[in-house]
Amino acid sequence: GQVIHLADYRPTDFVLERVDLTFELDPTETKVEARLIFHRRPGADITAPIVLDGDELTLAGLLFDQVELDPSRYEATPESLTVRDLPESAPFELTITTIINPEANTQLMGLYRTGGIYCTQCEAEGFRRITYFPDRPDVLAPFTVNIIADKEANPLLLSNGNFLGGAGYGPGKHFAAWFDPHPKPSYLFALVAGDLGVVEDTFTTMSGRDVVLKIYVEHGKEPRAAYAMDALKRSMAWDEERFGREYDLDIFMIVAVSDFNMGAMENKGLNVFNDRYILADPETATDADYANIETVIAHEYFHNWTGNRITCRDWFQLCLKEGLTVFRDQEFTSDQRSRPVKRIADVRHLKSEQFPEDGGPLAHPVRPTTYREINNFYTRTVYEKGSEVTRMIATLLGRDGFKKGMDLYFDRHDGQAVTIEDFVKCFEDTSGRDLTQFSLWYHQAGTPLVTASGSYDPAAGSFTLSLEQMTPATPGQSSKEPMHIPLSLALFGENGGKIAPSSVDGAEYAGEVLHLTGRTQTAVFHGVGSRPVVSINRSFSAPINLHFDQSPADLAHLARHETDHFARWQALTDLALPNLLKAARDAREGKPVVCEPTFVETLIAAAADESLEPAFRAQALALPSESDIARELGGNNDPDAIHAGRQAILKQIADAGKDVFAGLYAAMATSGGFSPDAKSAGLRALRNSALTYLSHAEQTPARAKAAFDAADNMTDLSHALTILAHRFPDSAETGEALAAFRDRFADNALVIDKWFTIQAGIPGATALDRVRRLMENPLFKRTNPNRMRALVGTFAFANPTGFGRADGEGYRFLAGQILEIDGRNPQLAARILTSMRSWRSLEPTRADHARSALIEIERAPDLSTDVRDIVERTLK
Ligand code: BAL
Ligand code: ZN
Repeated sequence: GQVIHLADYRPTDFVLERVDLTFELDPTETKVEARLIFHRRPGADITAPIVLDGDELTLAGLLFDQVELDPSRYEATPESLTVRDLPESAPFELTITTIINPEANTQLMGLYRTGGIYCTQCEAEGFRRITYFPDRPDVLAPFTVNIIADKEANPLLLSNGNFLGGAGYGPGKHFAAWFDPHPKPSYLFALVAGDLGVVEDTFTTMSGRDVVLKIYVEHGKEPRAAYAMDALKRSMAWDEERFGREYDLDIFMIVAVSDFNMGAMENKGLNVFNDRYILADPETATDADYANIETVIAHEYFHNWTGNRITCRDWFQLCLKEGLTVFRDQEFTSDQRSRPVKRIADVRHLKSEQFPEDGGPLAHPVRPTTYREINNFYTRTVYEKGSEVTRMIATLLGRDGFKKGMDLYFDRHDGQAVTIEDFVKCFEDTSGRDLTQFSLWYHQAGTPLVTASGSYDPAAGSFTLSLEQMTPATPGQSSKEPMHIPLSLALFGENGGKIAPSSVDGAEYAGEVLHLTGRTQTAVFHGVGSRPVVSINRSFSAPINLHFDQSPADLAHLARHETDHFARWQALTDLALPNLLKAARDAREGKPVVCEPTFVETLIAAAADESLEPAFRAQALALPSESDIARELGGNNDPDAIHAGRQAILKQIADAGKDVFAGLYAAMATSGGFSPDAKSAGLRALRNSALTYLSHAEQTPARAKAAFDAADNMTDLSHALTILAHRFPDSAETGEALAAFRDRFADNALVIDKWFTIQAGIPGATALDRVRRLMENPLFKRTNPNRMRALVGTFAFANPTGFGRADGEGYRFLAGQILEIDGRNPQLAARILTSMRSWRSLEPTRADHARSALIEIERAPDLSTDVRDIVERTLK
């Protein structure tokens, strides 16, 4: 594939007025007839032909205004259909027939088969695998869809919009017709046909319209869709309350499928979901699964306005819908659950997934300017950093200011395909603030580093804060401009109370937000009566790295007194990190690992503090991960030393806090029946972290095995199994528990994914042999993306010592897997390959092995564009 540039954007020469599709479904020979009505755009070149996109298509028929077109007027290849000599301004109709093979479609893009049903995935460029079409997001039209299929095998015939009607259609067949009145781009098209069970409900919108809600799942799994339905209704109500957004069709449908490349897809009125984000019950789903279902349901639903009603002009604008919609789903969860705990979880995720992307060879701006394969830009940067940028706009403008800008955005751009500039302009117009410098967040890749230092002048009663910002070079961007960084900031006195300065010089400081705009900046806070302890970047107001040398005593002070609980967690993490970094260095040199006492005492005090919510305490106890430590170390990393150092620290905390952990383990038991609500989940989370530490203190599998045997829900069961497998892999207890788990859940693929995930994460050099053996297990299915992600994905992304074993076998194994997967499903292969993004920060021997494995991939014949793009950028 060639490189696509944002600068080359221009509108199409032809306007699409209407789309009328007829599908005659057949597993291997589906006939698609597309009737497309176009007219030439006023002002466009009157000699221009129309060029439609295709991908692996064969043209089986072409009519122009209902008459067969002379072959001299068109040219068809698998990738395009070009038609010449078209009317100057009058509308004309092309009727295009293609024959496609859903059964052979292993890429899971376009129309394919999964679990005996027909289903589609069109974002970003899958529609062109169905028919020739102007397959780009700025071509919007109303769609009519007629589906004809065998009636017995496919009682359900679904597409976007409202149901028009259906009837018998010859012997053994029937048809259904759907009309979507809202003009939409092709990437939002969906079709599902087959035989599925359904859960049904209704929602009455704010203007009093009744909407039918249906969630389709495999027969027999209906009870496991109840939580998803509940989450959907809460999402619909929340979008009305918080953003004034009402649903706009008579029916909203979700279909759960088992073979799916993404998490889910927001097709208009007919979402298609990876079944792991629908199906849940206490026996089979963890609290994390419930939380993920709630998030993904909300996310896809919220796309109805941010993505569907207002869509992207081109794929460079992907963050316009994704960053904004992630922000919206994060806000939903914050309102439904605990705001600080949600913020902690999101920042952890951002730092462990997006920061390495932003600091490595795959770094790119939130709004990129070039791409070779758009599938590779569904990244943590576009999604999660995109959300952070939206959140900063909300921080800059305040809750009401942000709401005004969003209202204008919905008002001004409804029905359009727009750009990031259009979005930002709405906030400039409503607030009067110039967001030019702020917009660099969309255009400059890399995580800014802010260095801070403070000094207190008791005589003057003033506190001086010096700030400096630097954004590292990233691929294609060697020098960076200073950004507009909103830093939520507060000063705390010795008694723990907040100090409100009488005035501030040198920086805008309003509503506790300090605006850092210069490369260097000095802010002076006046009227500060005693030495303050400063809290910077509270709530993680900006996605930056902060270097601020605070003493353990000051951090402990913040951990106790900050009113922002995210900042308390940050202070605890800042106390932990130097210990973990030093432990990794000491372990590497064979020195004893010793923890600094203030850290251990503060952490245990937080764990025992009953004024703090249990979910917060569990987050505090979950130390930075091995990959977090590797990122902070920066380079020349030895995964074994990082692992050993971290384990030693855990042991010291466990020994020091044994009584506290035993007390928590006893006290946090939930009583009565299982409830997936956030409060009960918090109790389970804290109890399970206590169990983790107790197992470190006791150094035997006994307690975890007892917990495994006693568990009455999947959260406790899988946590106990993880402790057994990761800490005591060779024990009899672990062998027994793994076998019991497999036998109990052998017929539930989503639960067996947990069994694969837990085992793929077992640290140490033997992990690879275990993963190889598991791939031969009859419960493993190579063609299913969830299975592949659970086993190979977990091994590569989340097992630094196993994947990064010193002889390089882990990297070579991955290379082989990538090539094998690429032949079938390039999107999945490319995604799993991004696990190599931090290879340059390994110590030299491992880095050499990693490079060789990447070169092996690069040299393979017939690489997909997806994998070629990732491997070449990773090696550059
Ligand atoms: N649009 C792809 C799936 C999602 O982000 O919702
Ligand atoms: Zn999305």
